[in-house]
This record gives sequence, C-alpha cells and structure tokens, in this order.
Amino acid sequence: MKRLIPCLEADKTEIELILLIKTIVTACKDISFRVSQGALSNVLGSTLDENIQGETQKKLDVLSNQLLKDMLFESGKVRTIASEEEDYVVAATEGAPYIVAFDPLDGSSNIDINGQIGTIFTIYRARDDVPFDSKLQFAQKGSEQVCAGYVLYGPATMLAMTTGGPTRLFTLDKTQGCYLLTEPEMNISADTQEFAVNMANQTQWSELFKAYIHDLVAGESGVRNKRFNMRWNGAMVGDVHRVLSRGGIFCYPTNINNPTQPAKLRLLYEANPLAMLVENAQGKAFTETTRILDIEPDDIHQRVAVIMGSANEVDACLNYLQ
Ligand code: AHM
Ligand code: MG
Repeated sequence: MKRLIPCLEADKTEIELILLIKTIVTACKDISFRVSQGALSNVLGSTLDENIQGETQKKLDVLSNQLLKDMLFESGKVRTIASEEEDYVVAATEGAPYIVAFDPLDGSSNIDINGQIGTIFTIYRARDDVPFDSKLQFAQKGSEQVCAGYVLYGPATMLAMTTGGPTRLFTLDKTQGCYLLTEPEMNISADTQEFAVNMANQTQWSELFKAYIHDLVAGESGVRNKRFNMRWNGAMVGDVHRVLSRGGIFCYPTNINNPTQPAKLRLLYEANPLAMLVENAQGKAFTETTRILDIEPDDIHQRVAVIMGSANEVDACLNYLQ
C-alpha cells in the first residue's frame, strides 16, 4: 500500500506543501495516541476556561490546539494560524508561504464517551497584500483552499484529504506510524437513503426545512416514496466521514429562534474543508442558498448553515428551501 508522502509526490504536490501536510498529520498522530489512551493519559474532562464562542474547553481541545500550534510554528511554513480554540489569529512565521486554520478536536462532546472525534484542517496560500499577522489573511473563499482534510480518531485513525484532486483516504498504520492509502478516490453516491440531522432541534427549524425532514421520515408512504434511515454522531467530522464513505446527507440548518447566532458550524475550519472534501468526491455542499466554497468570509469564527453530501439529495433538500 502506498504511503502518504510518495502519494503526494506522485500527485505532483509542491514540496513545501508536502512538508506542511507532514507536520499536521504528525501532530495528529500524537493526538491519536493520546485519544486512544483515554483516561490513562489524563486528558479527559473539561478545563475551567471558555473559548471566544462561549463553549467550555475540554482538556483535549486545549492540548490538541497547543500541539498543532507548536509544530506549525516550528515548521516555518506557516505565516498565520486560526483555530477554533484561539480568539484571534496567531502570528507564526513572517514570509512563510501558507496560512493554516483548524478545529483541533471536532465533536468535543464525544471525548468523554469514547466516541468519534477528529481534527479538521485547511491550508491556503498566504496573502502578500495584507499584513502577515492580519485576520484578513483568511479573507479568502473556500474555493482557494490548496489542501483540506481531517484526521478521524475512531476505531481506526483515518486521514481524508484533498490537494485539489480526488479526495483520498489513508489509514494510520499504528505499528509503523505511517498513513497508508486505503481508498484512492472517495466517491459519494448521487442518491442516498440516509440523513444526519439533530432531530432535537426541530422547534428551531424553518417551516420549509421541517417539511423536507417530514417527507424523509414519512418513508414509503410519503411523497418521496422511499424509506430513509437516520444516523447522528454528534461530531460533524464523523457524520461527514460516513457520508463520504457510503453516501448520505448531513444537515445543520439555520436556527430561526436565535437571530444573533442563527448557524452553529464554523465556515473557516469546519464547513469549508469538509465542503472541499465532499465536492472532490462528487458530492455537493451548500448553505441553504449558496455553495459553501463561494462564500466571501467576513470573520474567522463566522458560522454558516450546512447541507452537504449526496448530490441529488442535496438538490432535493435545496428545492424545499426555495
Ligand atoms: P465543536 O467544534 O465544539 O465540537 O462543535 C461542533 C459540533 C459538530 O461537530 C456537530 O455536528 C455539532 O457540533 C453538534 O452540535 P449539537 O449536538 O449541539 O447539535
Ligand atoms: Mg468543531
């Protein structure tokens, strides 16, 4: 089986980018080890702090964030960093070619129950037209990403990644400490009978979105004339991994009861990288109105509604929302 680096070389990925990807996935190997040790590594539970988004930080959130930051600083390849766990952008190496954003540990509420969690990352070229340490470095559309990926810490540790070509899946061989190519081209089926949404949020949905889910749940006897099944991990990285692996639709729609924070998921380090992975596996990724990768960002912690997955089912959902 092909290893990650030779695979990137065969894809003609630029050497500086290969070195940066290597840094990120090496940090993730460390996170994977600590996650797999569970309570033995003394990383379970919460800290006493909150991040800028008012969420309690878990010990593993903080640790993963620090680990990634330290290794990215050392690499010398990153001009500026943005993270879910950092209030502001973090200046790294002036003149370096790339900027990196990440959610160090997506699905934090799964940490203490030994559920699926993962690190989501995205890489852009640094901008020379704005100061190296400005948040404007990240004022780039998702379509500008040069690499998007996640490392999923499940029963196996897996890396899904694209550098513009197909979305490839690698599995961490823990005996050798290397990522091996196990799925050269992920391909999301256009049709599906599986959806992922937090059903407990129904009172927050628009009437149009309620109608869509109602018709899915109605099964063979409803207008869709087809039985749908529901799966929900509570970690977007795990839910989207399932969608990439066997098709499906993942929805996190607008909360109409909360005008100050109508969406939950973050554009920069959750929606954009997962949208690129989904699109490069023949899926679609939209908010309720717009292709996610076309959004002009206005803040590093900006939130968006998300509907992504099997192309025909995303179209079907969007039809309800017009
Ligand atoms: P996190 O980045 O703090 O872990 O929050 C994001 C997560 C997503 O992974 C997941 O889809 C969503 O929050 C679930 O939230 P909820 O359980 O509130 O519906
Ligand atoms: Mg997250």
